[in-house]
Amino acid sequence: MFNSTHLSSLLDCGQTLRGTSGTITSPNYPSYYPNSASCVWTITSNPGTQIKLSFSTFYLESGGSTCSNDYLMVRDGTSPFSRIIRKLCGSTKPDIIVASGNTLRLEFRSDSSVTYRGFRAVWSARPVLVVVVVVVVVAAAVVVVVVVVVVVVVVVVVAVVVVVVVVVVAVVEVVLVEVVVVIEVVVIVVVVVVVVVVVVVVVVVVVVVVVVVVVTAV
Ligand SMILES: [Ca+2]
Repeated sequence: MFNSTHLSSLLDCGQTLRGTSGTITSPNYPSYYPNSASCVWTITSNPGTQIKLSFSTFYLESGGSTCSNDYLMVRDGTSPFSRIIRKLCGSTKPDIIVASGNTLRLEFRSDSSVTYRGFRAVWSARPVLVVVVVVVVVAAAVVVVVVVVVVVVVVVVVAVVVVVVVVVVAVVEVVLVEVVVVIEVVVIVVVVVVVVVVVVVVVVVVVVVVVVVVVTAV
Protein backbone atom coordinates (compact mmCIF):
# COMPACT_ATOMS: atom_id res chain seq x y z
CA MET A 1 0.00 0.00 0.00
CA PHE A 2 2.93 2.32 0.71
CA ASN A 3 5.37 0.87 -1.77
CA SER A 4 7.47 3.60 -3.18
CA THR A 5 6.67 4.75 -6.68
CA HIS A 6 10.28 5.83 -6.94
CA LEU A 7 11.45 2.31 -6.28
CA SER A 8 8.72 0.88 -8.47
CA SER A 9 9.96 2.98 -11.33
CA LEU A 10 13.16 0.93 -11.24
CA LEU A 11 11.90 -2.58 -11.62
CA ASP A 12 10.06 -3.89 -8.65
CA CYS A 13 6.55 -2.97 -7.44
CA GLY A 14 3.27 -4.49 -6.38
CA GLN A 15 2.05 -5.74 -3.02
CA THR A 16 0.42 -8.54 -1.13
CA LEU A 17 -3.21 -7.71 -0.40
CA ARG A 18 -5.70 -9.27 2.01
CA GLY A 19 -9.20 -8.39 3.08
CA THR A 20 -12.50 -7.76 1.37
CA SER A 21 -11.78 -4.93 -1.06
CA GLY A 22 -9.15 -2.55 -2.31
CA THR A 23 -7.72 -0.59 -5.19
CA ILE A 24 -4.75 -1.39 -7.40
CA THR A 25 -3.07 1.12 -9.67
CA SER A 26 -0.14 0.96 -11.99
CA PRO A 27 3.07 2.63 -10.72
CA ASN A 28 2.93 6.45 -10.66
CA TYR A 29 -0.81 6.42 -11.48
CA PRO A 30 -2.44 8.72 -12.54
CA SER A 31 0.83 9.78 -14.11
CA TYR A 32 2.39 7.57 -16.73
CA TYR A 33 3.93 4.33 -15.61
CA PRO A 34 7.72 3.89 -15.90
CA ASN A 35 9.55 1.81 -18.41
CA SER A 36 10.95 -1.55 -17.40
CA ALA A 37 8.55 -2.01 -14.53
CA SER A 38 7.68 -5.38 -13.10
CA CYS A 39 4.88 -5.45 -10.55
CA VAL A 40 3.16 -8.37 -8.87
CA TRP A 41 0.04 -8.04 -6.73
CA THR A 42 -1.42 -11.04 -4.97
CA ILE A 43 -4.87 -10.77 -3.46
CA THR A 44 -6.32 -13.15 -0.87
CA SER A 45 -9.85 -12.69 0.43
CA ASN A 46 -11.77 -14.74 2.99
CA PRO A 47 -12.41 -18.45 2.33
CA GLY A 48 -15.78 -19.07 0.68
CA THR A 49 -15.52 -15.87 -1.34
CA GLN A 50 -14.33 -15.11 -4.83
CA ILE A 51 -12.55 -12.00 -5.97
CA LYS A 52 -14.10 -9.64 -8.50
CA LEU A 53 -11.88 -7.17 -10.34
CA SER A 54 -13.19 -4.21 -12.31
CA PHE A 55 -11.22 -1.50 -14.09
CA SER A 56 -12.06 2.19 -13.99
CA THR A 57 -9.07 3.17 -16.13
CA PHE A 58 -7.05 1.11 -18.54
CA TYR A 59 -4.44 2.59 -20.85
CA LEU A 60 -1.35 0.51 -21.73
CA GLU A 61 0.80 0.39 -24.80
CA SER A 62 -0.77 -1.98 -27.27
CA GLY A 63 1.15 -4.96 -28.54
CA GLY A 64 -1.04 -6.99 -30.80
CA SER A 65 -2.94 -10.08 -29.79
CA THR A 66 0.01 -11.33 -27.71
CA CYS A 67 0.50 -8.01 -25.88
CA SER A 68 4.20 -8.15 -26.70
CA ASN A 69 5.03 -4.69 -25.30
CA ASP A 70 3.41 -3.69 -22.01
CA TYR A 71 0.78 -5.91 -20.41
CA LEU A 72 -1.17 -6.80 -17.32
CA MET A 73 -1.53 -10.54 -16.69
CA VAL A 74 -4.34 -11.73 -14.44
CA ARG A 75 -3.97 -15.20 -12.94
CA ASP A 76 -6.54 -17.33 -11.12
CA GLY A 77 -4.50 -17.85 -7.96
CA THR A 78 -1.41 -16.43 -6.26
CA SER A 79 1.25 -18.57 -7.92
CA PRO A 80 3.22 -17.41 -10.96
CA PHE A 81 2.02 -20.66 -12.50
CA SER A 82 -1.67 -20.17 -11.74
CA ARG A 83 -4.06 -20.32 -14.68
CA ILE A 84 -4.05 -17.18 -16.83
CA ILE A 85 -7.47 -15.53 -16.88
CA ARG A 86 -6.57 -12.61 -19.14
CA LYS A 87 -3.50 -10.96 -20.62
CA LEU A 88 -4.43 -7.33 -21.10
CA CYS A 89 -2.95 -4.45 -23.07
CA GLY A 90 -3.99 -1.51 -25.23
CA SER A 91 -6.66 1.03 -24.37
CA THR A 92 -9.83 -1.03 -24.28
CA LYS A 93 -11.21 -1.14 -20.75
CA PRO A 94 -11.47 -4.83 -19.82
CA ASP A 95 -14.68 -6.50 -18.72
CA ILE A 96 -15.11 -7.42 -15.08
CA ILE A 97 -12.87 -10.34 -14.11
CA VAL A 98 -14.01 -12.87 -11.51
CA ALA A 99 -11.63 -15.37 -9.95
CA SER A 100 -12.79 -18.92 -9.32
CA GLY A 101 -11.90 -18.53 -5.65
CA ASN A 102 -10.46 -16.20 -3.05
CA THR A 103 -7.08 -15.58 -4.67
CA LEU A 104 -5.94 -13.53 -7.62
CA ARG A 105 -2.56 -12.51 -9.03
CA LEU A 106 -1.82 -9.49 -11.20
CA GLU A 107 1.47 -9.12 -13.06
CA PHE A 108 2.32 -5.84 -14.76
CA ARG A 109 5.24 -5.53 -17.13
CA SER A 110 6.41 -2.57 -19.18
CA ASP A 111 9.11 -2.74 -21.75
CA SER A 112 11.91 -0.26 -22.32
CA SER A 113 9.99 2.37 -24.29
CA VAL A 114 6.60 4.09 -24.63
CA THR A 115 4.46 4.51 -21.56
CA TYR A 116 0.85 5.48 -20.87
CA ARG A 117 -1.36 6.40 -17.96
CA GLY A 118 -1.73 2.78 -16.89
CA PHE A 119 -4.66 1.30 -15.00
CA ARG A 120 -6.77 1.62 -11.92
CA ALA A 121 -8.72 -1.43 -10.77
CA VAL A 122 -11.02 -2.05 -7.81
CA TRP A 123 -11.24 -5.54 -6.32
CA SER A 124 -13.80 -6.90 -3.92
CA ALA A 125 -14.70 -10.25 -2.41
CA ARG A 126 -18.16 -11.70 -2.87
CA PRO A 127 -19.75 -15.01 -1.80
CA VAL A 128 -18.88 -17.80 -4.20
CA LEU A 129 -21.62 -18.18 -6.79
CA VAL A 130 -21.92 -21.89 -6.00
CA VAL A 131 -22.63 -21.04 -2.36
CA VAL A 132 -25.27 -18.52 -3.43
CA VAL A 133 -26.83 -21.09 -5.76
CA VAL A 134 -26.81 -23.73 -3.02
CA VAL A 135 -28.45 -21.31 -0.58
CA VAL A 136 -31.10 -20.39 -3.14
CA VAL A 137 -31.73 -24.04 -4.03
CA VAL A 138 -31.97 -25.03 -0.35
CA ALA A 139 -34.34 -22.13 0.34
CA ALA A 140 -36.46 -23.08 -2.69
CA ALA A 141 -36.46 -26.73 -1.58
CA VAL A 142 -37.56 -25.73 1.92
CA VAL A 143 -40.38 -23.63 0.46
CA VAL A 144 -41.43 -26.48 -1.83
CA VAL A 145 -41.36 -28.98 1.04
CA VAL A 146 -43.41 -26.65 3.25
CA VAL A 147 -45.94 -26.09 0.49
CA VAL A 148 -46.16 -29.81 -0.24
CA VAL A 149 -46.59 -30.61 3.46
CA VAL A 150 -49.31 -27.98 3.80
CA VAL A 151 -51.08 -29.26 0.69
CA VAL A 152 -50.83 -32.87 1.88
CA VAL A 153 -52.14 -31.92 5.33
CA VAL A 154 -55.04 -29.99 3.80
CA VAL A 155 -55.85 -32.86 1.43
CA VAL A 156 -55.71 -35.40 4.25
CA VAL A 157 -57.90 -33.26 6.50
CA VAL A 158 -60.42 -32.71 3.71
CA ALA A 159 -60.36 -36.41 2.84
CA VAL A 160 -60.92 -37.39 6.48
CA VAL A 161 -63.80 -34.93 6.79
CA VAL A 162 -65.38 -36.23 3.59
CA VAL A 163 -65.01 -39.85 4.70
CA VAL A 164 -66.48 -39.07 8.09
CA VAL A 165 -69.40 -37.25 6.51
CA VAL A 166 -70.01 -40.08 4.05
CA VAL A 167 -69.85 -42.69 6.78
CA VAL A 168 -72.18 -40.71 9.01
CA VAL A 169 -74.64 -40.21 6.19
CA ALA A 170 -74.46 -43.90 5.29
CA VAL A 171 -74.98 -44.93 8.91
CA VAL A 172 -77.89 -42.54 9.25
CA GLU A 173 -79.41 -43.86 6.03
CA VAL A 174 -79.01 -47.45 7.20
CA VAL A 175 -80.54 -46.60 10.56
CA LEU A 176 -83.40 -44.81 8.86
CA VAL A 177 -84.00 -47.77 6.56
CA GLU A 178 -83.96 -50.11 9.54
CA VAL A 179 -86.37 -47.88 11.41
CA VAL A 180 -88.69 -47.81 8.43
CA VAL A 181 -88.53 -51.58 8.13
CA VAL A 182 -89.28 -51.98 11.83
CA ILE A 183 -92.18 -49.54 11.56
CA GLU A 184 -93.56 -51.43 8.59
CA VAL A 185 -93.24 -54.74 10.40
CA VAL A 186 -94.90 -53.30 13.45
CA VAL A 187 -97.72 -51.85 11.36
CA ILE A 188 -98.24 -55.14 9.59
CA VAL A 189 -98.22 -57.04 12.85
CA VAL A 190 -100.66 -54.58 14.38
CA VAL A 191 -102.96 -54.77 11.37
CA VAL A 192 -102.88 -58.56 11.37
CA VAL A 193 -103.54 -58.63 15.09
CA VAL A 194 -106.40 -56.17 14.73
CA VAL A 195 -107.94 -58.14 11.84
CA VAL A 196 -107.63 -61.38 13.75
CA VAL A 197 -109.14 -59.80 16.82
CA VAL A 198 -112.00 -58.31 14.80
CA VAL A 199 -112.68 -61.62 13.06
CA VAL A 200 -112.61 -63.48 16.37
CA VAL A 201 -114.91 -60.91 17.96
CA VAL A 202 -117.32 -61.08 15.01
CA VAL A 203 -117.32 -64.89 15.06
CA VAL A 204 -117.86 -64.88 18.81
CA VAL A 205 -120.68 -62.32 18.53
CA VAL A 206 -122.32 -64.28 15.70
CA VAL A 207 -122.02 -67.52 17.65
CA VAL A 208 -123.41 -65.84 20.79
CA VAL A 209 -126.26 -64.28 18.82
CA VAL A 210 -127.09 -67.61 17.15
CA VAL A 211 -126.94 -69.42 20.50
CA VAL A 212 -129.15 -66.79 22.13
CA VAL A 213 -131.64 -66.93 19.25
CA VAL A 214 -131.76 -70.70 19.30
CA VAL A 215 -132.09 -70.80 23.07
CA THR A 216 -134.85 -68.16 23.01
CA ALA A 217 -136.64 -70.05 20.26
CA VAL A 218 -136.43 -73.22 22.20
CA1 LIG B 1 6.08 0.23 -23.20
